[in-house]
Amino acid sequence: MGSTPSCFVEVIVPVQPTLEDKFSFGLWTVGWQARDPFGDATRAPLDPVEAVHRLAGLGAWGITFHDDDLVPFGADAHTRDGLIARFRKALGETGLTVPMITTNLFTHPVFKDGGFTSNDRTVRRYALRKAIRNLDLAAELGAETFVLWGGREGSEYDAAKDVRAALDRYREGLDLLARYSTDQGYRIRFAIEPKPNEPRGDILLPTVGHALAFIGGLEHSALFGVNPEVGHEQMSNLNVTHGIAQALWHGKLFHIDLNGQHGPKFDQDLVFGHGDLLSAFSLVDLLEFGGPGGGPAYGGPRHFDYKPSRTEDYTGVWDSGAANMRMYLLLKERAAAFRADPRVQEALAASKVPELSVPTLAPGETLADLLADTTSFEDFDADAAGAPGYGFVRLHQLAIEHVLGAAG
Ligand code: GLT
Ligand code: MN
Ligand code: MN
Repeated sequence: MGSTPSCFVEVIVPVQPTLEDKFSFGLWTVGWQARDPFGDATRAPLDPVEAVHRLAGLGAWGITFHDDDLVPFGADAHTRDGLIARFRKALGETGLTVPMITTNLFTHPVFKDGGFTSNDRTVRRYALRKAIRNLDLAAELGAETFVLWGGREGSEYDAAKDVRAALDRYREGLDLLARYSTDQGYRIRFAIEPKPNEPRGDILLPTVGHALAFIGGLEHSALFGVNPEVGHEQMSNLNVTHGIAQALWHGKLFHIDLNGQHGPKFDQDLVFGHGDLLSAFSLVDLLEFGGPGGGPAYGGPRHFDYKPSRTEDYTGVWDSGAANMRMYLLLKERAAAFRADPRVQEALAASKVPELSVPTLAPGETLADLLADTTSFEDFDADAAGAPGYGFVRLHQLAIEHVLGAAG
């Protein structure tokens, strides 16, 4: 621990993170000691104060944490106050912000059957109190987002969990949290983080789509959005860019966890872009250039939720931390070049991509007009319309050439 980060970042293309990039990291990411179900920790514990200083030194803007990342579970009030005070001092010294806080309802054995959806009612009441105490801390530190990852809200055996009752309790818990927050006058928004499995065999609200549907039934649904994680969608073999696009479409992308994953397997939490690179490219393209007029579609934190691989020492930890930001910036640069390339503009037009934004009915046209329009059906030449190709492969090749830096 405490070794000097290597300087590979400066060796190649000079892309340097700035505060405007809004890069943030979970304390549990760089602080992961690399203990897994089959092996012991390979790294010594990391002092949260050192994490703050190191991340600020790398150019990050924010740091996030679970209550128990900062204050060990069960610590007394005096210890808690002291740990929070020295962490705040480090924030003050570095200017690092705390844009998001989250609650650990998954590590202690009391949560082995979940927090808000445990079959044991006393555990549910305890989970709520723990989350509410953490909400107060979030407000105190000025966090805007409160992430809810229900890693233990699920089951291994179908008969062991009444899923409809569990969803009732989940809703009850989140309604109470939101009620408390609004009663206190907090301006915090909640972001549900979906994950299909691991650590439970099956987790409730397994995908972005499930979470979005669930949010619609909450009492304060306007306060709730999603915190999708790249790898979690890919664990279900889903297209994460599509998931994020739909979350944006609903106005519900409140936060995002960026990392890398090689398809459906255990949650790898690799460096962003170190999994499916092309998916990382399309995601950055969407976030940065998918908004109105080609601007950003998302203005929130670019939060990295990765785990420095178990093979790495602390040099590797800080190298991988820097690599996340560098990957994002390089992909942003590539996406900007892709969007600015006249050949791409022409290929997009040939593929009729912009035409999808034109409403199917003309301005003022009614459904009756459509039904009366013989050119739309009776006289429509489906064979002729079905003959030409869309040129999507050419468009995709151009995207890849830009990713490879081969597009000139
Ligand atoms: C946990 C999980 C992450 C969540 C974090 C928030 S903790 O490490 O794997 O995906 O974002 O609770
Ligand atoms: Mn993950
Ligand atoms: Mn995550």
